[in-house]
Amino acid sequence: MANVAVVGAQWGDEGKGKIVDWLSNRADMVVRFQGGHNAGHTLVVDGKVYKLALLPSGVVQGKPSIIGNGVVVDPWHLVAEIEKIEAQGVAITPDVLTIADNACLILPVHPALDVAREAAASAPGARIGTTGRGIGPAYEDKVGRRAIRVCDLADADDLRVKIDRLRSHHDPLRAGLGLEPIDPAALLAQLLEIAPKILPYVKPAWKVLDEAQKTGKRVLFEGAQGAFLDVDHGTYPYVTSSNTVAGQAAAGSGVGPKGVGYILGIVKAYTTRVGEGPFACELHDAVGEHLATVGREVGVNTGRARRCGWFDAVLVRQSVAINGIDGIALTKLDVLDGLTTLKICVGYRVGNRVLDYLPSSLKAQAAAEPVFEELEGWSESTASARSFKDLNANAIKYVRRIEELIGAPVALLSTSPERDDTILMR
Ligand code: 2SA
Ligand code: MG
Repeated sequence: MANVAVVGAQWGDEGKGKIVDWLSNRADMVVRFQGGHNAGHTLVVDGKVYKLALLPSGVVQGKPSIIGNGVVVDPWHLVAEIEKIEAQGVAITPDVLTIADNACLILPVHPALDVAREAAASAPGARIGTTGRGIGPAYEDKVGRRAIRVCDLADADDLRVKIDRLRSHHDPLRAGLGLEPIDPAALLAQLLEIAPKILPYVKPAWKVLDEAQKTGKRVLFEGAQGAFLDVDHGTYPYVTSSNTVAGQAAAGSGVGPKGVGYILGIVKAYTTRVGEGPFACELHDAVGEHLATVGREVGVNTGRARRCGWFDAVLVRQSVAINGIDGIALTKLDVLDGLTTLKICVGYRVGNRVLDYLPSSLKAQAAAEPVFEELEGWSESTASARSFKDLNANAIKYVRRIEELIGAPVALLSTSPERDDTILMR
């Protein structure tokens, strides 16, 4: 195996954590390249459950892991997460974890703004349904060139100047939302207090990666969220504020595009999404209920219920194209066990046209009616199958039809949350 990037091919929560964990066994280094602690990756190792939000999944196995420059880092959350995982018996030393010195910080002002805006969004369609972690406002400050970065934690004078710059932007916004102005002395004190807990991990991450590439190390790039939450390619504005597609693995960690390697899309055998926004295949019936309950479709960190629906092949085919997916890992097939009939969306009816792609306009996305193809379900259990031929004929047909429709092969099939219940297809 050369390098591999793992990306969510739908709206996130495809089961990336487990696949990343499975692959990190075979990798020498694991890198996060976008998002922040809005991610929620669950790893089950020997029956023990680890819930990560910001730390790369490699840390659980003691693999060198990098929080790349494309990530927005909440240092207080990070320290708490390190302490939580260490309490489960995993050591997270500076030999294991590197934090990119040029990553931008999430400050307390960011979740405050995120939550206040969502609460104030009263116009129809104005609420995004964010995780409330401050992700959007932190990326706004990054692109606005006023963010405080990880490297700034080492310099109190620099911090003072940057906090002042932040105040001139944030205080008017805060006033508009009924929030008190920033207290610069308190913010500085908070940053100086957390700095010594972060700085030991801080390095030029691109250099660590460059060295790894030159010495033939195998690098695993761990994506968060999914392609249709991408700020460019997703269901804008109901998206997260980072690029979630595979191209970001390069820019968000500091390797060239050729360094990314094989691109593995993680695809759930049905569709879910959290938060607001268009979702053509959403179900509000007993089948939707089945998917939510059997699939335990609740957010790892925020505990939010996920919306559920049929598999959308139009969406995933588009995802294969915009990510450059070489193969997919199909997850949670067993959740479909016991359903008599299965549906797959193969087109969108918008007005009197049938489209084979997701249109960009929100209006068209909201108007899109799914065109379904029906397949026979199965009553047998596919849970914990350890080889493809253990699956029943209808389950095999379902998997093969998905491959045909999306134009990419199933490389891995995951049949339970356990690491060992993963079938390597080719
Ligand atoms: P944000 O907070 O600005 O990134 O929210 C913007 C949109 O992105 C969606 N989003 C997610 N959707 C699913 N899973 C996410 N991560 C966690 C998980 C969430 C959790 O993997 O379980 O614990 O609930 C995630 N992160 C962001 C969000 O719903 C908005 O639609
Ligand atoms: Mg998740």
